[in-house]
Amino acid sequence: MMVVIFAFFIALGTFFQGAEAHGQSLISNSKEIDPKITNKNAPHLLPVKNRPIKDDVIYFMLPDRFYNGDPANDRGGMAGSRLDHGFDPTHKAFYHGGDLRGVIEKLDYLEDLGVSAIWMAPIFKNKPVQGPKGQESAAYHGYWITDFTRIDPHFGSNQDLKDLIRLAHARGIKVIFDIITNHTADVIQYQECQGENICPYRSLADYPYTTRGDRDGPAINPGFMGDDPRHQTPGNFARLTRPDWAYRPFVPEAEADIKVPQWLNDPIYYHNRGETTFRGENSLYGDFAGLDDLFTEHPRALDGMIEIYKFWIKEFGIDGFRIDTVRHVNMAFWQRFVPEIRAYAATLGNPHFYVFGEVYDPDPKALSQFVRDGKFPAVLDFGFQSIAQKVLIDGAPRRCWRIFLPPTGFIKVIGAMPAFCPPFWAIMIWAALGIFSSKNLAPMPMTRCCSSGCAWLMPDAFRARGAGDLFWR
Ligand SMILES: [Ca+2]
Ligand SMILES: [Ca+2]
Ligand SMILES: [Ca+2]
Repeated sequence: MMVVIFAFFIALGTFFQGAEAHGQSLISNSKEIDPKITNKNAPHLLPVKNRPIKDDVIYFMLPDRFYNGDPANDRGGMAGSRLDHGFDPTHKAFYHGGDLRGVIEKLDYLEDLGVSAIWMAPIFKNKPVQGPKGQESAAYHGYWITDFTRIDPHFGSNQDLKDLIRLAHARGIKVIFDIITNHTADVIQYQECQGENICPYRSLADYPYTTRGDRDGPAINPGFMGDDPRHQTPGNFARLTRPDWAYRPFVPEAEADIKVPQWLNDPIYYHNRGETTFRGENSLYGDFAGLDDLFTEHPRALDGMIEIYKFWIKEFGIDGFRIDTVRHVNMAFWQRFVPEIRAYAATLGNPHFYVFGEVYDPDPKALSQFVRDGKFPAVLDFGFQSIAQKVLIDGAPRRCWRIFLPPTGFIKVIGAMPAFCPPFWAIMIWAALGIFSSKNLAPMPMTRCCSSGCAWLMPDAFRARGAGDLFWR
């Protein structure tokens, strides 16, 4: 039986500079159809490599929670208890057994739904279990990567991925990866915090790169000019040789070579400043619950991440990336990463390779920066998500919802807009995808929504900016 813990069914559109009417061009009318590679339920769709993302219906899944096609890999080939291999289908924080073979087995189901793209949560090799003693959980979600070059053994093999992509493409279904450049698994530890759960953030002002420990400490890294965009050069970073400017980071001996590619094992490529509180500078430089925060200003880290993700495009023919934790990486990183990845995909015959970012911020002004300055074709529409939550769950006035309808709709309500509705101008420049998070809609599945008198939402949902979303569980 299919196990669907959560799933989104997202009909996507993009919203570029207000010029494209939302929801009105979901389907192309081209006659260039190759029946051999076109989704049987959507014969109007262009073949995978010729199809713009706005024509796609994307199905987002956590492979671990989708379908178990191969029980032999449930423990990822590891012995021991759930604290070793991470498998425990009776506990929501551990692996449940879903894998790539399961996705392959259910391609008929996905095709019958009318899905034309699959967006999978990360599937690279992870550290299977993390967390302080007594609070351990497993990497079933895929966000604790140690090896960026292979599929996690809980999910299958690189060959399984090749098979999945070949078979999906044969049905006209794209495969989109969920990728991370901000951090790796929690491997690096700090001498000063051994045995502690939280290692407090140490700022750039109090702990500069050129002194050991605080600013009165002994001089280190002589000649290093800082990590601002002007100084993000190989020459400057060649002077950064000691990573102990704030804490004294170390890699436990048993994990010395756990990360792949090899350069990722060196603490010099990480910020090593302790835990983020998601505010100001530490939002960029801090660790999330100990996850090792990459020094994304470092040219070697930037080159390394570009190399990693080009490999997946070249070897596997991936069709797009959803990028995680975008706001926690410096803008200069994106200004090179996004165009270079897309240009590379185009040279390999995929001019529609799509990249969209997770910028977890409901403020359109903050989101729009990543489209305007960060070169993202689009970011997830957390402004939309935030308003939807306020209207549907928190009881905010229904007129707020109207700002997401076609332009005449939100021009009408602009004068009466409550303060929390995003400013009109920002919406107009905001390339957006709509999304609800499972957390936010979990209290109100669509069936309950309709039976409780908010059926007005249904037609509106499909006319809303960028997206109509259905959620079920
Ligand atoms: Ca399995
Ligand atoms: Ca960061
Ligand atoms: Ca760490």
